[in-house]
Amino acid sequence: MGKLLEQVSSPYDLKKLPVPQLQMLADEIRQLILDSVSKAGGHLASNLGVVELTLALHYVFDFKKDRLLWDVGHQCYTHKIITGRKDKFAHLRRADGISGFPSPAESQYDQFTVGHAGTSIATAIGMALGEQLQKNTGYRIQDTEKKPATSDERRETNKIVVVVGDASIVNGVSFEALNNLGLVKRQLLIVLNDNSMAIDATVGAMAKYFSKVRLSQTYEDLRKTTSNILEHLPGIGKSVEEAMERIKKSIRMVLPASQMFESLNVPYFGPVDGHDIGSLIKLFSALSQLKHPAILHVYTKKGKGFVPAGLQPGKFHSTGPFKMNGDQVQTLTDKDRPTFTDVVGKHLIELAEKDTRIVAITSAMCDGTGLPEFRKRMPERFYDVGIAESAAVDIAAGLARAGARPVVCIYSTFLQRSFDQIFQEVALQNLPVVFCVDRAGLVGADGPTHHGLMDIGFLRMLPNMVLTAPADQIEVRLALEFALAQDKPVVIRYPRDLVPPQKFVRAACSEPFRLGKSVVVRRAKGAPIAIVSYGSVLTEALKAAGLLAQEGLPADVINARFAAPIDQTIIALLGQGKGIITVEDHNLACGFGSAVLELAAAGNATSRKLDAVRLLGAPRRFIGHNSRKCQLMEAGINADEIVRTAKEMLVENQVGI
Ligand SMILES: Cc1ncc(C[n+]2csc(CCOP(=O)(O)OP(=O)(O)O)c2C)c(N)n1
Repeated sequence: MGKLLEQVSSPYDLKKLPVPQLQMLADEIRQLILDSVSKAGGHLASNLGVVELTLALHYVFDFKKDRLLWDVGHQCYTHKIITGRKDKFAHLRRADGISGFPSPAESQYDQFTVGHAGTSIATAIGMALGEQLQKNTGYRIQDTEKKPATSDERRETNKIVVVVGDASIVNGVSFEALNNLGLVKRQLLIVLNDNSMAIDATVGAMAKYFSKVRLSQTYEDLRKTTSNILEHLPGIGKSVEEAMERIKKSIRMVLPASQMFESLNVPYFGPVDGHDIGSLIKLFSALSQLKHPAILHVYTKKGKGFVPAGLQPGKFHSTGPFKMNGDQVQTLTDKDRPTFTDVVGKHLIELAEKDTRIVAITSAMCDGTGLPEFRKRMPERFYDVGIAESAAVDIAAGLARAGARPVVCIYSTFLQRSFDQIFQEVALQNLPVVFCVDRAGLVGADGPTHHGLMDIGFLRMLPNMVLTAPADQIEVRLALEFALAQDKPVVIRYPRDLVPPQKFVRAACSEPFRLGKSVVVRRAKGAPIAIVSYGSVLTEALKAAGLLAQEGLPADVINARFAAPIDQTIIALLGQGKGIITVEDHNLACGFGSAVLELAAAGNATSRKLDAVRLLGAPRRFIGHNSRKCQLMEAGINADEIVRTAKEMLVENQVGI
């Protein structure tokens, strides 16, 4: 650890350093981030870009009482390092270490556990309104038993600062919030961190607008803007508001950048250099005194200070562990098999080459959803709509209505944003939109904001929706072929994982998909139990059946393939006196197993027969960051738990022949 960083364990230590030393501290922090992320993986490029910005914010504000909200939250590493989590930083994203996102459970410096884009401005508005109310009413509104606020509390207003990226500020939720910023009659500073990147280059009209502004600015202009603002800083006793009004006027004369925000009635300042700590400190000091919301537009460089990340910010947005040799990087993944994502991307291209109606849509996750090659080969049939999951689904609905075959590739956790669009514009119209739901299930180090544990639940209740999940590489192709041949919406869910090794691939899984039909992959004579798996957990079901067989306990293994509609032959097993263990990489509540139970209960199964159904899946609590393997173990979604459950059922004599 660098010499200066050793002295800094809190923002109070930081404030003791003279400003000229802060750049050296920034360099030491960059090194720590680089060391840690190269070992554990994480969001590298965005974090390297905001080191100076974060130090300047903490130098000026006191976030023990002021509030700092990070949009998405993936860029909070420097903030964590200087707010008491420096020593735990080596264990970033590990079970025994700290989360890669803000977490109030870890520190009072964090306001919300976040990981999804676009939320910061709206939550900041809520906090501002809450504090406004508190001040006006004289009561601490958070207390159930109202206690009068002390005079100190009434006098003092905590400052609120939001840091939001240029890709996240154009998210619908951000815009809805900006539209309501007028509700706030007090200080609220929005720092627009513009690095002209989402994960890839930003897309859309706003990105073009920002880029036009950027291109019209030389570095000298940025310096002029900064000094223009700084020159007008009021002396002691002079009105900050007045000075700011003059600054705004002089900037407005030379800069078009303010137009958009000013037309929304949000005072705009900038753009300024987001790596110039000294100037940022002065700017934040001045802006902190405003009595109304304002935006400061800063330019930063994603991946700053690490050449490979600077050259390929998309690749290093979120990276696995890697080894560094000077500026050369070697990725440390022992990837002897493709991921489900890779296979989806590959087959989608093959199918799109044969059927020109197929189009692919992603919301700022081209790389993550395996679409870069599709984009390269068929750019006219590829749409990246930015961080706009709701719009992505509606664009798909429109495309389907116009005769195309849209395939929407979205992570399960972000698809939650699109529920209403899936309901009304897709399911209610019964339109043939295919949803490739990536990262469905437990996701590992990104933790609870990113698990995809709810998609079966919120999708299977929608009429017309077909829900399917491939178990292996061959089934990915079959599921895609099946989905694209339907005249209705179809969901294909798959995890953040490698496809299963060859030894788990079964002949039954090469049969074409038939609507609502499961396949039997292992039949054991006289088996009292059937393990019914949904999706990639088939491998665990097969492992469990193997272990049980070694102990002389035969079990069938059925690959359900569909969670809606469910194969009736699965329910019929109960009538044959068999016990069923359902397995899924999803929440137990409202998942595949629940669907089996509902169907069994709706039929003429007796309650005794319902007792013969056991569900394995994630419990109804949030599962923290860890490796995916450990999370599956924690949730009891693995072969050992299947074996334990099977034995329990046999011992309890609930099943048997
Ligand atoms: C709703 C939602 N969709 C997608 C993502 C995935 N995602 C994480 S960071 C990111 C890019 C954010 O870009 P920007 O806000 O400009 O911040 P930067 O990384 O450039 O600092 C995306 C698309 C997300 N976190 N939330």
